[in-house]
Amino acid sequence: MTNRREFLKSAALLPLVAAGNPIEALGTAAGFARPLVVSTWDSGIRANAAAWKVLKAKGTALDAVEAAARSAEDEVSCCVGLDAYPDRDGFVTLDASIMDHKANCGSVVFMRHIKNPISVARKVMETTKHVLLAGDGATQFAIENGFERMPERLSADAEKAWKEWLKDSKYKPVVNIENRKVGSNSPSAPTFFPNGEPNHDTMGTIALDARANLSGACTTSGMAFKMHGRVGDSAIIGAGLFVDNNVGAATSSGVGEEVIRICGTHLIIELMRFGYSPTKACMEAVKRIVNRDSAAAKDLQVGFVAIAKNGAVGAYSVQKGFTYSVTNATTNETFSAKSHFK
Ligand code: SD4
Repeated sequence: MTNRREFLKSAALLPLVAAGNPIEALGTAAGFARPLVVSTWDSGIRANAAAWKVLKAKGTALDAVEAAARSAEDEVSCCVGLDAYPDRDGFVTLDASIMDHKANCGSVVFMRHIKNPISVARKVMETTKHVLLAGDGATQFAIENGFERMPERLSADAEKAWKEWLKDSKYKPVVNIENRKVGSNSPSAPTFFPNGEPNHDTMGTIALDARANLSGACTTSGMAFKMHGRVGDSAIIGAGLFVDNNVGAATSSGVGEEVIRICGTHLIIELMRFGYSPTKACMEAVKRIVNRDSAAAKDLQVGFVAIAKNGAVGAYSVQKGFTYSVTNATTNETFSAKSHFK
């Protein structure tokens, strides 16, 4: 993993912006060459690989981010999708959203039984007049559209973790749980990951394609052991995901309630519209979270990542430990975001 203070000064900086392009007015005249894909966390490098296949073949950013999210949903251990950790009552409920370069968007929340919620979100976007379907209605819509209804069950890892959690049943989100190695020797590492895999319970992906169009996708099982019915930020457009093709794209991971309260990704895009670089915009969003309740912020993690229209990439988080993965023709690397608390 690479620690970089000034991501923009690092590898593969290419001037992408024609004179007169409004991005120049944003003060970010150089960025990573497109096409380009960025995902949350170390595990984002695997999601990026799926997206990169699409982008490399001159596919659209929309297809790329869907492929990234699907690949995360398909992974079998402790992650997003149906193998993820359940809510406190033992049900896996999934949230996902997708947004394209024309501000089309679709989401599903509190959905059960369906393996690839991101593709259901895309169906909502492309075939209905709605943006967001919830719960049984979302599952019903998926089945009507040919998605297979999977049986209610927990993966072996999830079942073990849930049973362990039930012993004292305290809801306490673990900071950076997404990057804990399963079986880690760290005393603070949860004991319920038996096999050593990096965990993740949200995959946010944003991409810029060869035609300079932006799209984003975000898929999650939500916070482990949440209340039944709880919905986080990931599928709320403007909270966990936002795209404006004139400006940029942003996504988030961490405690969703904090992101919803500040309309995090919408805030980031608006700040970028008025001249902030992606990193500064993400930093300002983090500041809003910390300033609201700095005592509470000491114990929670939120990380944001953003791409500007010209391929500039930035990220910022409340706590250290938030990472993001960047892939283009010359880069395939995971970076550590700067954080408010060092
Ligand atoms: C949520 N933001 O449901 C998600 C959780 C998350 O890594 O990002 N976990 O609040």
